[in-house]
Amino acid sequence: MRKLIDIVQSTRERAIAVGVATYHNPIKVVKEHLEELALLADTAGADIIKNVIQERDKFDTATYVGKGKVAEIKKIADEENIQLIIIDDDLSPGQASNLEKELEIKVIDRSGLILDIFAKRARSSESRTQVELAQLEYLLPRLTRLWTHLSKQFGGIGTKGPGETQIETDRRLARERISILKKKLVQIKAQRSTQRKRRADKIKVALVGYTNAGKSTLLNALSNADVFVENRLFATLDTTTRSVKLEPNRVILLTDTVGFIRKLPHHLVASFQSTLEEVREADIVLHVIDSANEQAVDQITTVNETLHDLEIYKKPLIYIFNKIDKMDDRSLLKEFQRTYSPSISISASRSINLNALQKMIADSINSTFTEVIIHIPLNEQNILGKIYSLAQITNQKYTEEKIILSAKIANDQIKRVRNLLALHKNIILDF
Ligand SMILES: Nc1nc2c(ncn2[C@@H]2O[C@H](COP(=O)(O)OP(=O)(O)OP(=O)(O)O)[C@@H](O)[C@H]2O)c(=O)[nH]1
Ligand SMILES: [Mg+2]
Repeated sequence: MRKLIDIVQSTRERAIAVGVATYHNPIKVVKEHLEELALLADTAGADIIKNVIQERDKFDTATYVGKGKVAEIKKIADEENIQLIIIDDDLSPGQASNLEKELEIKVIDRSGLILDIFAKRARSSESRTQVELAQLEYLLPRLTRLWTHLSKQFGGIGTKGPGETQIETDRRLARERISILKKKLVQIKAQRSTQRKRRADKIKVALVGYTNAGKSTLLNALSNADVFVENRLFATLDTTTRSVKLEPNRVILLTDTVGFIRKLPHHLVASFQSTLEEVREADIVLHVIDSANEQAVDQITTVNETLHDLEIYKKPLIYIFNKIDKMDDRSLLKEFQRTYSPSISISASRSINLNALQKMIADSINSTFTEVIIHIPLNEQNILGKIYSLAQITNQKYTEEKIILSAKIANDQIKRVRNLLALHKNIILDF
């Protein structure tokens, strides 16, 4: 019996969520953030038993909340049999160890929690490598004499730290491992770029959005993919690309990838570069939104800011208001459509308005690119470099007397291509 209780207890942990409300971060906002923290905790395998919010001018530099609040949290933790304290902000390494010393239980901050979820959910060698790198980078400044085992920090919610191996806590070892992982990621990046070159002949469209918005559901609905879908945060960490037929003669490649979240740890963003490269390389971006979520507008802002940080802001983007079947107040949609354009409302799970969405993507491609065939006599092939700099070449064929290029040209470049080719009478441009 005792053993059974131990097992049950070790699978889910009882936790207290702690936030600080300041002038810039009022209590209403902190409450909403704690709701999201509870979802994150749930995904990681912990139940929030109680929320504790302190209103202060600013965070306490030593212990995040004030001394009195620390005592109050300790009292609740003892009474409620709590195993874990989750802080809604990022703690400095000093704050984390001070709090843990005073509370005598595990303390994990928001970044630590998200990293913990990523570590649990990473499946492919690529995402595992990226997560392990992010964890080690996060951990490195926290490796002091107090942190004698890596696993202690990532004892967070059940995990054993980066990788299953018994990783020593020694900084030197961590640094060595970091450099190995970075090299591995360089290789992965090279492989990906080769794969991408092979797929260069199709228009690439990427799904982005807040976690749980319905990106994978939409990919599944538009293609015959079978991507894992779940009503939890960060169901997807890897990229999946599938062909989607928009119109009889128009097939695109649609890519689903990792979702974003408020305060995404910067170590994660940095180490997920090879995954996010798929978005950077896309011709068109689809921003999927959970319209039924009360935080929809904040979530849109977070995603747009993250895209901006990733320097993805010059691409054509369509806002897709998903989950309209779940909305209580459909009048909100009108407001969304006024603010965010171009946009469309759909339900990915109920297949509502998907034909209209496909048409919209096709129209966006047609208004963004023109596909052309260029015939170049072999004795004029020194022009190739210039054409490559103006157009995206999707295919190149040689015959005995000429080179036949298939190319995608951004519409704002067409005039320049025409001007260039006008100087070469024997080169033929076919639309
Ligand atoms: N009611 C309703 N639920 C939906 C719709 N689309 C997706 N869902 C549900 O929303 C949840 C999240 O869907 P996913 O497709 O996993 O979301 P995601 O954006 O891929 O999420 P992450 O991979 O975690 O970033 C699942 O429970 C889906 O069944 C929709 O149109 N209507
Ligand atoms: Mg997903």
